[in-house]
Amino acid sequence: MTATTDLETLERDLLARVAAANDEAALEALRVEALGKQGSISALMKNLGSMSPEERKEFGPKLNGLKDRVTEAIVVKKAALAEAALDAQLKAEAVDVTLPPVKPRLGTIHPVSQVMEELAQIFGEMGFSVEEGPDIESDFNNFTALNFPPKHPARETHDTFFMDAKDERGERKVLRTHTSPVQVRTMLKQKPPIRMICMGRTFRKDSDATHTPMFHQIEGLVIDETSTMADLKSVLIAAIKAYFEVDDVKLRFRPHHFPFTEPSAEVDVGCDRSGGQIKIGAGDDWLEILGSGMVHPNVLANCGIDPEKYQGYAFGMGIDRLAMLKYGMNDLRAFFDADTRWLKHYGFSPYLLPGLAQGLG
Ligand code: 2NL
Repeated sequence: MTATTDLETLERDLLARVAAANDEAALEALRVEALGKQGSISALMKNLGSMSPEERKEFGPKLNGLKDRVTEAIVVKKAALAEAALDAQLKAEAVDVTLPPVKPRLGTIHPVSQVMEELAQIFGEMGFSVEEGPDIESDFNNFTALNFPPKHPARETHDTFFMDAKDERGERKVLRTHTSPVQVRTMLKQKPPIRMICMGRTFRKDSDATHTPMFHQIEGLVIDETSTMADLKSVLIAAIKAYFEVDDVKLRFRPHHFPFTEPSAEVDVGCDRSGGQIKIGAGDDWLEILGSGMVHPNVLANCGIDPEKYQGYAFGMGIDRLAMLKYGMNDLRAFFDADTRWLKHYGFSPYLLPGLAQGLG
C-alpha cells in the first residue's frame, strides 16, 4: 500500500464521516480529530519535513488538496446542520395564526345588581340621592328610632338575627331587618329637605321557596314641609311605569299598619295574570308590591326632626321580587345559589348596564 492510497482511504473515510455527522457537536469532534493540533491530517503535515524532496513534491500537494477538501466539506456540512437546526426550531415554535382566537370569558351582572342600577337611575332622575349604611346595626337604628316600643311584639315579627356583640347603648347588635336604619342615619346627620332612597341587603330568619334569610330592599324617604300622600302616589306611579317600561299603571292603596308610618298603606299594582306570567300595567288583577305611609311623628322626633314643622312620606319594597317580576324568574332561592349556569342565563352583559347618561328610555 502506498502513501497515496493511504491518503485516498483517509479522505474517503473522513468525507464519509463528515457526511454522517448529524449534529454540530459530532462535526466539531471530527474537525478536531482530523485538523486539530493532534489531528490525523496535522500529523501527516508534520511528516512532510522528514521526506525526501521528491517524495515531498508528490505527497505535499496531494495532502494539501485533501486538507482543503476535508476543511471545505466540514464548513459546508456545518452550515447545513445550522440551517436544519434553525428550521427545526422555527417549526417547533411556530404560531398557527389560522387557529381561532381564545374567547375572553366575560362576567355578567347579577340581576339584583342590574335592578339596583335601574332603580338608582329612575329615582336619581326624580331628585333622590342614594344613601348606604352597614348590614350590622344598633337596636336603636333598626327598631327604637322607628317607633318599635321596647319588647313590642313587632320586634318578633321581623324574625331578627341578634348578635352577641353589644352597641354603645349596651344593646345587642342586629343584622338589619330592613333598610330603614339608613334613613334614620340620614335624618340624624342631615336637616330637611331630605329626598333619598337606600338599597341593600336585609336579614330575617325566614327560609322557604319565596323567602331567603338574606334579601334586598329598596326604601325611599322624603321629608320637607309640604309633602303628602298625593306626592307619594305620583312618585310611585312614575317609578313603576319607568321600571316596568309601561305607559300606564294603576295603584291601589289599602289601609295597613306599620309602627313607623301613620297613616300606613299597602300598595297593589294593577296586573294581568291570564297569560301564565304576571304582566304589570294591564288587566284587572292586583298584586301587592310595596308598603308606604306618612312618616310617624315619633320617628321624626327620634331622629332630631321637629314634627310640628316637617312631614313626609316613606315607602319600601323587595328588590328580589321586582327583579323576578320584570325578568320572568320564578325561584327566589336561585338568586343566591351562585350557579353560574343560572347566572349565564339570567345575567346581564356588563356593556348593557344602564348609565346615568343614557336616560330612562
Ligand atoms: C314593606 C314596607 C315600608 C317604610 C318602609 C320608613 C322608613 C322610615 C320612616 C318611615 Cl325611616 N318609614 N320606611 C315605610 C313604610 C313601609 O316598607 O313592606 N317593605 C318591603
